[in-house]
Amino acid sequence: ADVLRRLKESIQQGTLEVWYQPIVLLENGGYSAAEALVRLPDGRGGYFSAGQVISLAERNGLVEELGDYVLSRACAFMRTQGERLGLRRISVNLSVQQLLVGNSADHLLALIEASGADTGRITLEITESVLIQSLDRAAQALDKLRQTGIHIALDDFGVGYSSLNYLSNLPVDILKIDRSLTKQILTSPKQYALLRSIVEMAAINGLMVVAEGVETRAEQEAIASAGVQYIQGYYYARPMAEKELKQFLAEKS
Ligand code: G
Ligand code: G
Ligand code: MN
Ligand code: NA
Repeated sequence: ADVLRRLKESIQQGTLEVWYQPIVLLENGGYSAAEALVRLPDGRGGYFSAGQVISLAERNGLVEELGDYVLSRACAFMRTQGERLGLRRISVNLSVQQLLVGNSADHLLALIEASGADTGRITLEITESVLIQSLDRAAQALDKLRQTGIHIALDDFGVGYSSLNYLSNLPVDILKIDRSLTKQILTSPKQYALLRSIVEMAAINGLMVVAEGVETRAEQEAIASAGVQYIQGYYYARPMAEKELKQFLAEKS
């Protein structure tokens, strides 16, 4: 109850934070994008886990409010500072409900437009479960969003339902390899081969690939040798507050 009260208050008061984790383009080592991640202050100098906050919001009908907040913040950041700092795109997570409500695409596009950000600089991350549950409805909204230049990323890829076969029909632009697969490629030849196959199928279908959860140089090298183009992970950078991100990107460029 306490966390829920804090969440509601922080949305109303604008104190809910949005942090960013840089994403590296291996080809030139540049920080071309960043993923927005919500951070709810716990009032004692720390933060509640984002996973906990999201599931709480989902159980209490706050997902759309929370999602709108994060998207608006991230777009405003992109417009006012991200572009100048060399970010090509900002990536924002969408909950299932945000995509499956009526008029979801129009609603999201209106928010982005109100922020003044260019749709060509936004990536929206969805999970596979959305597509599995209701591909038709999701696809309608996703097509509309993609027509404006927004990129759609399939988050947590490589676990669960993933089938390489259906990649050709999906309304997405980017695959984000889940950390649980990244973790195994150094020790499991089978998982490394799976990653290679994903990269190959992605290339055939014109999709970009981002590997998440890269923490060591050895993992970074294996990921690169598998042909993955983008990396997101502690090896390069952790999620950080706006102010820190500005400093981080200014130092790197
Ligand atoms: O750092 P991390 O602990 O931020 O995130 C935990 C989980 O919460 C991840 O699965 C991430 O996708 C999710 N998450 C973080 N921020 C958001 C958000 O703004 N919206 C949604 N829907 N999920 C988020
Ligand atoms: O589910 P999604 O992929 O949206 O969320 C990304 C989650 O992964 C966030 O909680 C983020 O903080 C976390 N994360 C990002 N990079 C790393 C990493 O290198 N190691 C670990 N353990 N977590 C990471
Ligand atoms: Mn994500
Ligand atoms: Na993931």
